[in-house]
Amino acid sequence: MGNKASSKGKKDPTVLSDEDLKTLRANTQYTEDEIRAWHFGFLKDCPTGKLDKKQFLHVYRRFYPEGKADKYCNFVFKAFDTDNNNWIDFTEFLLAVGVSQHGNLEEKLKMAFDIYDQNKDGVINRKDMIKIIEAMYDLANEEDRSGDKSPDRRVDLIMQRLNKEKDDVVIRDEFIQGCLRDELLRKILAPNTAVVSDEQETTPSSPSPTTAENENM
Ligand SMILES: [Ca+2]
Ligand SMILES: [Ca+2]
Repeated sequence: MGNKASSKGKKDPTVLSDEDLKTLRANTQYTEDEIRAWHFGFLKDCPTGKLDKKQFLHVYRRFYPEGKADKYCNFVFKAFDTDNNNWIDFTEFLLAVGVSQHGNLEEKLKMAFDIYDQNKDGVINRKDMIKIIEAMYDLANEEDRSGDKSPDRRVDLIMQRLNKEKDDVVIRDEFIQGCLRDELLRKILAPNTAVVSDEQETTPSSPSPTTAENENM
């Protein structure tokens, strides 16, 4: 209906402001033309400029037709929605896509941490980890969750390798440093970073259809 869309101070989510452009130019590797092209595409999919959870899930499912993406998608959605207003605006969207496309390992691990840290207090605990591991199992269609593969045992292993037997709380830096130095941790905690490192080009490992897909934002 004839909504007058100019509530003062609130920015119109369909508009790419100079400030947005500046933020995106500074924090991604995209050129201005590329940003405008992404913006055009974003508005095509989300004419209101607001990507909500339902649409996000819809998009996400396309990447994981086999697995149950819902839970994991919820986690990713929250990580993208940095201002916590329950929708993803274009800037939030492209910053996250930029990290998936061009980010270095550390940046990707930062994003992985944000996915774990759902309440955004800079800390993840056992419960957070168990939830995400279950969601990742769903995503990968992993049926076997017994023995060493049980989420609980996985978290034991993670905590052990992060040297966190005493307290069960992991802060961002511990997470990132731990994953940087420990490939197994990285594989468990941030599987989408596992194939990224350039050094691996020298060892043509057997092509793995599951890990090769690091398109998952
Ligand atoms: Ca938001
Ligand atoms: Ca937290």
